[in-house]
Amino acid sequence: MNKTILVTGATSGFGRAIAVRFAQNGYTVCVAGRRENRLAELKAELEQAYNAKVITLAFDITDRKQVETAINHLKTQVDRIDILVNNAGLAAGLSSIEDGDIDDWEIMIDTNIKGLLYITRMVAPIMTSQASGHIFNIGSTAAKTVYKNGNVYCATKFAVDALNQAMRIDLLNYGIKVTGIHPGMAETEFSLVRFKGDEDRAKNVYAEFKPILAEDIADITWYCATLPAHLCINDLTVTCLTQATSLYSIKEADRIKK
Ligand code: NDP
Ligand code: 8X3
Repeated sequence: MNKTILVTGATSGFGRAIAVRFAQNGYTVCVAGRRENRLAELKAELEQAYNAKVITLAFDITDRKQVETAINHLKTQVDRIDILVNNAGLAAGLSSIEDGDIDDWEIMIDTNIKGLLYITRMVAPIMTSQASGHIFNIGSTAAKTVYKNGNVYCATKFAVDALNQAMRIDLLNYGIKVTGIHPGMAETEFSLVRFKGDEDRAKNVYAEFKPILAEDIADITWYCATLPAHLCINDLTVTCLTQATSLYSIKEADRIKK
């Protein structure tokens, strides 16, 4: 049976790499994001390289009506959704609480929490009607430990962690798997977005160690998705070798080697 995956935030980073990984393995891939040109490029690439079936959905996840329209449209194109990857998200700014930009706070809350909920509310009924499915929620090490100036971003990811746990309980009767993946520092467009296009500042975040790559998260997602039917990884935290938690990391040069 042909399987279908819906990946939010597929125009870049983890989401794009996950879409590639599942397309390589025969899935129908539904890719979402706001940047239509990136979605069209990805579709052309996956069709050409893997003869994959790709459906593009260009919408803003913070807009409830757009989410409803997009998923209702998707329902006319696919018979089922086997996997949902709630990945779209961002950090905006890095400021102490008394200096925070309230517009940044709103964007993070609207995207990372409310957007994830809008999508889930549309897709979960499809999965319950199938009595099967697998939802991945991309959290962060910031969902586990708060770091200085991370305040609202960390709060949104703590919420993702709570929702991940809640979804697993609520959907347990339907045999729907729910997996939280919590990556540490990974080199994607994340820091470029956080620092509002400041390329030097973004690059500098990953300058002195080997970070997680988007493809690593795609591999982990594939691993979790291909476990035997009776198994579910509920919660998985992954960092690069030089990071222990949100608070503790070292430079590659300081790692003891023999
Ligand atoms: P990227 O910036 O590379 O990708 C973010 C994706 O989210 C883009 O495809 C973007 O698409 C999409 N997105 C953002 N806002 C919206 C919106 N309003 N509507 C629709 N799509 C949106 O970052 P990552 O791949 O690193 O981030 C993916 C997830 O992983 C995020 O939830 C992030 O918090 C989390 N994460 C990242 C880590 C890291 O260090 N990189 C570590 C831990 C977690 P578009 O702009 O086209 O809409
Ligand atoms: C992204 C990782 O450490 O920048 O969630 O918050 S971090």
